[in-house]
Amino acid sequence: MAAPQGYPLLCLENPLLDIQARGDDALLEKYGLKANDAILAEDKHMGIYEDLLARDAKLIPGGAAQNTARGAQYLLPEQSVVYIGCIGKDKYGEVLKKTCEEAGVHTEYRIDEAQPTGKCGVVITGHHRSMCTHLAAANEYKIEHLKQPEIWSLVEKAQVYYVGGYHLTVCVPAIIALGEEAAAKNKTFMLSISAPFIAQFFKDQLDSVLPYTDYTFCNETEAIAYSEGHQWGTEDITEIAKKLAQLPKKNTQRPRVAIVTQGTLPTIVAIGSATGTVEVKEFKVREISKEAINDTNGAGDAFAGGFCAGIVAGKSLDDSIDMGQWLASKSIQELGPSYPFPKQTY
Ligand code: 26A
Repeated sequence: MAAPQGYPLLCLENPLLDIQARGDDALLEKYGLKANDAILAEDKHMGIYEDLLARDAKLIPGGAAQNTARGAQYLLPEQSVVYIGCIGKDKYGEVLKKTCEEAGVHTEYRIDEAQPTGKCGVVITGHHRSMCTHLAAANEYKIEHLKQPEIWSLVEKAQVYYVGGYHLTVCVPAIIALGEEAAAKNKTFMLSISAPFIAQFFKDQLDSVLPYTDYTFCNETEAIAYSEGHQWGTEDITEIAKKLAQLPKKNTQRPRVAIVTQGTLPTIVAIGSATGTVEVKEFKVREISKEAINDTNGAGDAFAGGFCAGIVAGKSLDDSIDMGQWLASKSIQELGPSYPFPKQTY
C-alpha cells in the first residue's frame, strides 16, 4: 500500500536485474562490446546472459534509476522514495521488488503479462564494466500507466522527480508528463544522460526533455558525446558543463545546474542564471585506496542517489554534492550497485 501522504522523491526508469561476472577480452570480442559502455542488446547479444551465468555471474538488482532510488532512500527518513517502472511476472521481478522493499523504497511496478523482467549483462574487466541490456518488460511502460489515478496521485504528491535518461528509449511522454508537472508547480526535475548512446542515438528525445531539467547529470564521456552530437566543437568538460547549464529552460524560477562527474577527477558543477551568467564550481571526490574498490558499476547512480537525498532534505548544493560523493565512495566498495549493510551514517 502506498503511503497516503505520498513520497517526496519519485524516480522513473527501467527496472533490471544485473547479471554480472568477470570477463575477458575474448568475451567482449565475441559480442563486439567495448570494455566500458552501455548498449541495448540486439539478437546477436542474446547469448551473453548464458555465457555470464556460466562464469558464475552474480544476480544483482540494477536499473540505473532504481539504484539511485535505493541510494537516496539509504540517506533519507523512512517512506521518502517511490520508484516506477515495468517488470514481468517472474522470479527476477520478485527479486527486484524484494530488494526495493528491504531498502525501504516503495515500488509501483506495472507488471507485464507477456514479457519477462528486463536484464542487464555486466562484463567486468579490471575497473571497466560493459553493460548489455535486454529491456523486455521494462520497455512496456506507457504514459497511460503513469496517468492511472492511483499512480498520478503519487506524482502530484512528490516534490522532486528523478528520471534515468535510459528511459528515453522507452517512454518519452511519461518523462515529459513529469517535467510538465514539475514546471507547472515549481517542483524539482532531475535527469541523468545515463550513457553516451543516449546522447548520440536518442538525441532528439533527450533534447525534448532537457528544457524541463533543473539538474542535469552526466559523466565525462556522456558530456563529450553530447557535445559531439551538437557540434559544440569542444571536449573541455567545464565548457560543456557551462553550455548544458545555459540550455533553454521551461521553469525560469529555478536556475539550471549541470553536474558532470569524472571518475576520480573532480566533479564539475555549472550553475546557470536568468541573466545568462554561469558559475562553475569543482568538488574533489572522496578518494579511497585502489585495494578498497570492489567494482565501480553503479558509482554514478549512487552519486545521484546521495545528491537527490541532499536536495530532498533541503541541503545546500555543496552539501548535496558531498552526500553524492560519500554514497558513491561507499557503493564502489560493494559488489555492483549496492550499499553497505548494516547501514552506515553520513
Ligand atoms: C536502456 N538501458 C540500456 C538501461 C541500462 C540500465 N538501466 C536502465 N536502462 N543499461 C544499464 N543499466 C543499469 O546501469 C546500472 C549501472 O549504472 C544497470 O542495470 C546497472 O545496474
